[in-house]
Amino acid sequence: MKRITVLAGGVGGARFVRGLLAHLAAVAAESGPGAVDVTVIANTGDDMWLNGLRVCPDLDTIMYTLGGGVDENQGWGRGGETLRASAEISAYGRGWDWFTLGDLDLGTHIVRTDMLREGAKLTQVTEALCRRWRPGVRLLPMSDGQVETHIRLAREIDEHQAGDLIHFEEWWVRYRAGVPVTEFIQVGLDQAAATPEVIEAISSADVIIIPPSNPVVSVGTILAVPGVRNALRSTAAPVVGLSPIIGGAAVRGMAEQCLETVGVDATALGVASLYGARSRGGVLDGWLMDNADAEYLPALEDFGIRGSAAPLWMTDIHTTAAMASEALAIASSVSPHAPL
Ligand code: FO1
Repeated sequence: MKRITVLAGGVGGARFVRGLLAHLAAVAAESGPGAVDVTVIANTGDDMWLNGLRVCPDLDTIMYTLGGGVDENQGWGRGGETLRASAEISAYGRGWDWFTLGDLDLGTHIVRTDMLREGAKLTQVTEALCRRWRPGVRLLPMSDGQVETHIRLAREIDEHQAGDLIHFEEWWVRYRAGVPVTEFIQVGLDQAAATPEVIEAISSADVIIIPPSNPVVSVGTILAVPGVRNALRSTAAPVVGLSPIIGGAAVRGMAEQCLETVGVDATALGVASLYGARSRGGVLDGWLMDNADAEYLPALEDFGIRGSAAPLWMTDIHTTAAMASEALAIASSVSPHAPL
């Protein structure tokens, strides 16, 4: 049994994994069922308590996308959604009226909160929700402890003062990351730890892939969880990442603003240097960039990272499947023992 472990954020991560599964299915169809297990370790730094419910945006985006329930246009939330309950909540002036909790989506948050209140860990809750959605992967929260990404505002806006900390989702959704921030803080990080399931999924993998999710607030948050970096540095599996930046622009979301805040060049090379080469204290063995960034290949080799270039726009599932195939090819070239 070959095992692939993916460290993913929300929309970009979910779409990449969907392409990876399509690629693996095509390989199995051709050369017979060489069973490959995929485990996805999801960022939970976007999670929040809202109206008394625990909302886990990246876990749910991956679960709905791979389970066939996602709103394809938005990339998050449920397809065919209605907003009756959230209209009632807003009528009472409660919650975040700029953050849509649809009626169907609320079902997930209610069941999750119900199980958490009974004492279940987020890992078990996620496993239970996936028994319904059957995403075709094992979906793991990066930690069972609450780790929430908050941002410190560089200036006052609305009811907030300069220097205030607000939840990442308020910055991301209410302000579209349009307000400058001075730092990201993962609240609760020092009490959190990677779950045993996460450590096992990293240490027993044949290949580890870091998809083009947000390198600071999604992948960066997972890497910051105590235990994760060490597990990545010591696993026998090759670690291959895909650049979320193409030609100096983020493929999706606001990765540039995030990289600027942490002082990293918003380039394919900048992100590779942020993750670092495993041979020099980082986590990467290989790095896949778009053809537009092929100029960085020599610099990557100097970093000690095996580079490759291929089309990285996830325009459809075939392009994404080809990206996954390229990433696996780099993994095989880095460590021949893990041919997939
Ligand atoms: N994103 C938005 O842009 N607007 C929303 O109102 C919104 C609501 C929402 C509710 C549940 C959920 O799981 C995700 C939701 N998202 C919304 C997406 C979310 O901000 C992003 O998916 C992640 O946080 C970034 O990957």
